Amino acid sequence: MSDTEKKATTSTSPSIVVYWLADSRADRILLLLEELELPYVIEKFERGPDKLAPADLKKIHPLGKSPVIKDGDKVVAESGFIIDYLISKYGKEKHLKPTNEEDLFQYNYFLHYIEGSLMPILVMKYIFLNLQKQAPWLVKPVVNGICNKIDQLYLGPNIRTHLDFLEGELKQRKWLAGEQFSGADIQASFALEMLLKRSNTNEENVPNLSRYVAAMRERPAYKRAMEKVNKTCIAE
Ligand SMILES: N[C@@H](CCC(=O)N[C@@H](CS)C(=O)NCC(=O)O)C(=O)O
Repeated sequence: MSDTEKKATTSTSPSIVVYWLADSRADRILLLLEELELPYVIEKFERGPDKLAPADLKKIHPLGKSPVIKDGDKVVAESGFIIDYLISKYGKEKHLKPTNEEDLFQYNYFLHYIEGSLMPILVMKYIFLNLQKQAPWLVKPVVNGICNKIDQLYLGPNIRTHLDFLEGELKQRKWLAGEQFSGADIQASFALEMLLKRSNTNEENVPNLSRYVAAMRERPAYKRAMEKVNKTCIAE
């Protein structure tokens, strides 16, 4: 390779670092980068015994959450924004963002719905499950009683509503934003696997949702992303 060719390769290849936290939404970004076939480096972080991210992540972004990426000298946080940012900057020819009005409408809706409406319920469910696991034995019965009541009155019915909503949406089309796989599906990947895992529902009750998650797991990019973090699927 000549010097000019070397220079061209260096200046056009992005230098992307993904700050990846175990058992987190960061898997979404690996899926995306594999779909986009972009070169990237993963810096892996493990959760502490309290299940929180290590303080070192705050050196990358003040909130200390994952995913966060560095693209050259730009730090980009918020998975929905990272997805749209990377697709808009590097993914034009991969068609991960719809161009027709109706599919683009769904793309934007689902990019926001996943973090704005679905994830808060799933995070609450996760927090209460951990609270029950970690409660000292003396107060365990009280903690369990409170957590079960919250589950019965609030979390359970909300999870059911989201399951029904998503099942209805996926009955109408193959992917969330139309017949073509898009960034909205990448945003949904982590949330929908967690939704199925935490809802105690079985496949027959949500055939379209189950079909959707199975199709996602069959994508070569999904498989390559999971290999990079030694997993077989997101909700392992
Ligand atoms: N809305 C943010 C949420 C980021 C977030 O809360 N990430 C979680 C992992 S799924 C995290 O870093 N948790 C560790 C902690 O809170 O200490 C996004 O979509 O990127």
